[in-house]
Amino acid sequence: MRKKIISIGIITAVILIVVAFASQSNDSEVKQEEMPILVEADVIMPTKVSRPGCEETDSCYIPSKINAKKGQTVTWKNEDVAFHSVTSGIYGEPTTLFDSGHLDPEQKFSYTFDEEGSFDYFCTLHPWMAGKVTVQ
Ligand SMILES: [Cu+2]
Repeated sequence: MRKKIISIGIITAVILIVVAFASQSNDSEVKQEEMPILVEADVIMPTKVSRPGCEETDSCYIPSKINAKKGQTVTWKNEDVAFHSVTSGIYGEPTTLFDSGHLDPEQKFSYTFDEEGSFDYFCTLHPWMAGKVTVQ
């Protein structure tokens, strides 16, 4: 009788371990499926652009000038450790077309250009940061 109880105990323990492992692997599969599809950024805000200097090499936004087709969505990514923005217009004269607000590090902002034209943009926090999107 005691042997039977012990063997039932062992079998139960083995089943519990197997179930635990199985549910763990299920969890990781779910996590992989839930991972967002990586959208490549068209323009990045690199590190250290929160201090002046990047404007000398036109590298506050990389690339600072890009071409887009009408209807195309352009995505910016803040790869710096400081806040930045992507705001239409030029410093001191923003336009109402788009404004990302303050972007956290690693945060992205996207805007779809439905009109042809040349669109300047800048960072509201750093006057030297400027870029341009030309839509054709
Ligand atoms: Cu900035």
